[in-house]
Amino acid sequence: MRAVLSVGANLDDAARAVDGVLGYFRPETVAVSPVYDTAPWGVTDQPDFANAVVVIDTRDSPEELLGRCQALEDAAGRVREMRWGPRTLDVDIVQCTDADGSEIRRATERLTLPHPHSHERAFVLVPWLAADPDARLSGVPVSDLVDGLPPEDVAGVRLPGEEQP
Ligand code: PH2
Ligand code: MG
Ligand code: MG
Repeated sequence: MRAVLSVGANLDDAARAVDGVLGYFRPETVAVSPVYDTAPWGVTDQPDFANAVVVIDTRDSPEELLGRCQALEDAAGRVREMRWGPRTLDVDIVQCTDADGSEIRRATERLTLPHPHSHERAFVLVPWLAADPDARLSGVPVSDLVDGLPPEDVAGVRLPGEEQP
């Protein structure tokens, strides 16, 4: 299957933690975004995040891939913390698709696919679009989803060195 992963961190050396995950998935990578500096979403009173999206082809099932993502989070010293709060590393599965391109759905205690918040998160959609300009989420072009976001959310997703608004 093909999987889209959102990688984020905002504690310690966040960009390095994200880079480490991108390196880990390199053998399976088909597309990868730059690492962005992003304004915190959801809980806004916390440090900026480093965020990237990587698209992989893997032999894993969604559940097996989730296990690998959680092992990476654990290895980064992640403590199960406040919802949407600061974290040393977060590796979320955004979408899984079959060989025929159809979206794999899950609605279990452990895993919801596609990820329920991706469509409203600039820190996921902007990097995803950079990695794959033809990306679609549940049939909708990701470029349309980005166009529909509040402009201030999109402006909060910056390449390092970009002028701050
Ligand atoms: N992750 C969250 C909550 N808010 N904001 C940004 N900018 N980036 C994230 O990765 C992020 C967030 C929960 O996982
Ligand atoms: Mg997350
Ligand atoms: Mg997560």
